Amino acid sequence: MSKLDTLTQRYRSIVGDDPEGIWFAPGRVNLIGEHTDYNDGFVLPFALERRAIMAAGLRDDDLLVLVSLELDEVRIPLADLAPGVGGWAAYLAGVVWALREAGHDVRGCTLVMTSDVPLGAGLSSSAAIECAAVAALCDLHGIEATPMERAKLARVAENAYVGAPTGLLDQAASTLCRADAGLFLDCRTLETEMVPLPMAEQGFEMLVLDTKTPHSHVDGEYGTRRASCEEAARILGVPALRDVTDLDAALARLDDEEMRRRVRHVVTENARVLEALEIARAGRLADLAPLLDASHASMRDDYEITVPTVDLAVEEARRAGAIGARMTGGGFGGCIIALCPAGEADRIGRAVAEAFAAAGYDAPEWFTALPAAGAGRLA
Ligand code: GAF
Repeated sequence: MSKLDTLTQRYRSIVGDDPEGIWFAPGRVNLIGEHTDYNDGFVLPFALERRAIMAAGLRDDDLLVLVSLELDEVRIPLADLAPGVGGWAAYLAGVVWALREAGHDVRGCTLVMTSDVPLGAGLSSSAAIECAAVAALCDLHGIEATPMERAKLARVAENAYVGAPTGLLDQAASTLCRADAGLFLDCRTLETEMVPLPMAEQGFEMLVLDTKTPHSHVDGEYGTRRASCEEAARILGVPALRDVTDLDAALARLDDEEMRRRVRHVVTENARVLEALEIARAGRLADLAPLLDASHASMRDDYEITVPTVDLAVEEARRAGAIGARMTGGGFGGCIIALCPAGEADRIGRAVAEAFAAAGYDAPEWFTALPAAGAGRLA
């Protein structure tokens, strides 16, 4: 039975009728621009073919029936929606809450979902389910919202309901991306540009390798990085680190060595995203490789968000023939991306797996990623 049939059947078994529609939203990799989003900076992600799919319909009662084929079923009366309640269902409940907080009369509904975005791997599994829920609920209630407004609503769910102090990167990628392209986003002005990423045409493929070291954005490390950036911006007298134009002068004004490293990462990473944008515009994808490497070094040495499994995966991918590689996502585990010569990604994944086995680490998993479409309606 196809996944869509299983989803529809589960919906029918709960509601006794067909869903009103089926919506989807993808996970993402971030090509470059890590921890720049909440510093009003620049990011360049692309969406994955891995996605959350959601069968949905309105109910006659005031109940949210939230079902994950992989996890379990949760029922929440609308009146009980309250930020701070955890678990996977909080991401969906949070979307309903965010829409209601924004003044939309969202009613009881049944949302049945499945997702093949690996959980806790830095590929935006949570944004995928949030953005699928926003797409479904907007359509079901006739709410007019632009893709950017939808991304922002999903972010409200993540920040204010789930309690993860993240930026807009993941929700914007899941909602706004298009097939075969990367999404350049200026997180201050919210200007976007789709940049072609013709990897196959230029003889490349992108390996995404999950180190299986899980991470979370609700825990302290993400928040302390963010707080450190905000404190640095305050000391430097700028609205956000995006506004630092003279890095050396800024570093000279900061006493704390750790804070200097955090600032250096953000400022140099923003510059790398702008350079990557120019490279992608010019269609010279091979030239991205040194930027990926430099980004990884900056995350490892200055922002200190990598872990030994991630560093080993990046080193080994390069040693085995990737032309550039970096950790992708929030860090402290999760995935790496590696730009590989076409046809080589699987071999390079196996080489990393061998190095992991030799180091006594759990076996990684990997796949080859092509830029895919952002959220939409399937049926
Ligand atoms: C996570 C967050 F959700 C994003 O907002 C972003 O900060 C990213 O980490 C790091 O670039 O995915």
